[in-house]
Amino acid sequence: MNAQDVVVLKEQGLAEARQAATLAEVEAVRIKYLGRKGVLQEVMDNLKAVPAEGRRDFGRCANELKQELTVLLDERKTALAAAEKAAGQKQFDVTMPGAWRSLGTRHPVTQVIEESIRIFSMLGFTVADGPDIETEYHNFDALNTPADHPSRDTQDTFWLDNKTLLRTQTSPVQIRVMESRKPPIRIIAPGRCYRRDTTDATHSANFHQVEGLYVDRKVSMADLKGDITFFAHQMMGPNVKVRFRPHFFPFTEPSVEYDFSCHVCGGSGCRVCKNSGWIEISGAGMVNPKVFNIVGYDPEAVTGYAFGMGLERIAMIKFGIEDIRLLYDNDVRFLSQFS
Ligand code: 2U9
Repeated sequence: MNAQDVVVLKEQGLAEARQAATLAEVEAVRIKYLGRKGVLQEVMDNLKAVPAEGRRDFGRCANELKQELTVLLDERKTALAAAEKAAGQKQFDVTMPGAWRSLGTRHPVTQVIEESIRIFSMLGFTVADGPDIETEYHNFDALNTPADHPSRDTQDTFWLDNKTLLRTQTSPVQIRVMESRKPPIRIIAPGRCYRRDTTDATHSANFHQVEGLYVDRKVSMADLKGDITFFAHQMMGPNVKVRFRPHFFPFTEPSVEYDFSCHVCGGSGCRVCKNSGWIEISGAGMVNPKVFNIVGYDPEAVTGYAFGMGLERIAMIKFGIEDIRLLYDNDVRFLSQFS
């Protein structure tokens, strides 16, 4: 065996290492060439028999065989290990159910607000907004609420100081709109209201209203009745009937309360309407001329109607919710039912 033979063995080994297609084959090449009884060992055993003048060359070639083959085998091992790992990761079960991301749902009160905005916008109303923290003037005085009216009492109103309070209704929004704009006015004011109510199944200290105001020449009670009836049909269904009963509010004259026929039994009487066939919804009326005088409108030139409704109440009726507190517990098991 001479140096040339060793170079041939090295090239053979490198070729086999390049062809090794699995980690096991790489290992087999390593054992064959670099193992204890391998080719390299055989070469070294031959060293003594090599003539002295060729021994240096022979040793160098043997060393190159070891070095180059070791480096190549290491490279192959690393590359094959990475490839086998990547292949393993791609093996997935295509029959597994996908990971669905669950969608949230809109809060029932939000749904009723959005539905109310949709319905009244068909009648030409736009949305008006105002502060939750109000002045006594905008919340009570300008609405013709007498100075000794019980609703001003600390038992009914959250007072912040002598002159400011948390609004008890959204009516001050309409006062502010009339202060800043001339008629005609056609707005709805949805928003939060606050009253010192003790919480129970039908009362919450924090609730929502939509109020509406329509001011123009010759707005009449017939407009009010027609528009409320349109709202009832859109919100509760086309077969719902509406009835108006005389009532009193300081800010409207004349005033009414209105009821919808029970959407559950259709008016024949059931548990939901307590056998009356009717469900009390809210109040409304023709804007009191005194309110027009306060904001500087001429009550001889314009008339207007106004209405107010509690949105939790409408949501409870529409969705059959029996306790108002469910609307504020933020329990997803409850809220996800109204998608
Ligand atoms: C202006 C003039 C008049 C708003 C009105 C009602 C009747 C009414 C209640 C419904 C249930 C309050 O949430 S509730 O407790 N509201 O019955 N609201 S008329 O009248 C106005 C508003 C603004 C300038």
